Amino acid sequence: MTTILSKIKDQQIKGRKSLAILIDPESSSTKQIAQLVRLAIDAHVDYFFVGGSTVDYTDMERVLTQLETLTEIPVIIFPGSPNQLSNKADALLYLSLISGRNPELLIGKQVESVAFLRKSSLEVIPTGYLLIDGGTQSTVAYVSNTQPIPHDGTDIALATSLAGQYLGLQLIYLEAGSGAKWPVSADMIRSIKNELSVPLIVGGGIRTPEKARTAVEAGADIIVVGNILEKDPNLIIDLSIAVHSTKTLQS
Ligand code: 1GP
Repeated sequence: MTTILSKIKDQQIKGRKSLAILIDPESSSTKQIAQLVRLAIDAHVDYFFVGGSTVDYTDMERVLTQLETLTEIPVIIFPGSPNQLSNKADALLYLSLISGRNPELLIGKQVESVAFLRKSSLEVIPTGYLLIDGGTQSTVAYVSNTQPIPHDGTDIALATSLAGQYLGLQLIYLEAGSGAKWPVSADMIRSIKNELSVPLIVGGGIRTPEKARTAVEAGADIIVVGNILEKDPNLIIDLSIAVHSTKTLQS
């Protein structure tokens, strides 16, 4: 069976970039999701990420059930807490917030989630999650009670990403926070990509095809876009063209 992680790694080896659409069940109606899915299928979007900082189980189940009936695009849980776990998705980003020093988010919540995971067939993908300052206090920083890495803190972001890889984490996710003023910089992405071997996900504040292109050209393997699509779902088409037509320019 091909797992989602093996697909992500395979795409990385081939230099193919992917677009993930983030759905926050708290702010997405059934009608909005139906429209988003139609556009995503037309635009060949690669993944749906579902989750949010304060989403409850009922909203998660509603959205996952709807996606299950509407699309074959893989659905990956991007959890804000263990109560967002569900067997209706294909995989789980098993996040450890390695940019922070809050033990609950480094290992505590992961232990709590084991009661669910040991009885589940959900694919579990160990993921190092790094919060990077995006120019505004993000919900993730507030809820997680952690400090983001400075926007220009490339050295510490690189050391943190590599530490995550040495610990055995399979993906590294650079997060500027939903609605960030500035996405993660091309310089930071490029420096990390030059030394990292596991796939790199980048999200937060990517609101235009140009910004998506900048991030993939710098080395991101997967771009995550959320917020802007709630206002302008048609942007999916141009975002997808920007991501899928770009290859990493190696320095
Ligand atoms: C996913 O938090 C991001 O990493 C989504 O950010 O809502 O700003 O696209 P936006």
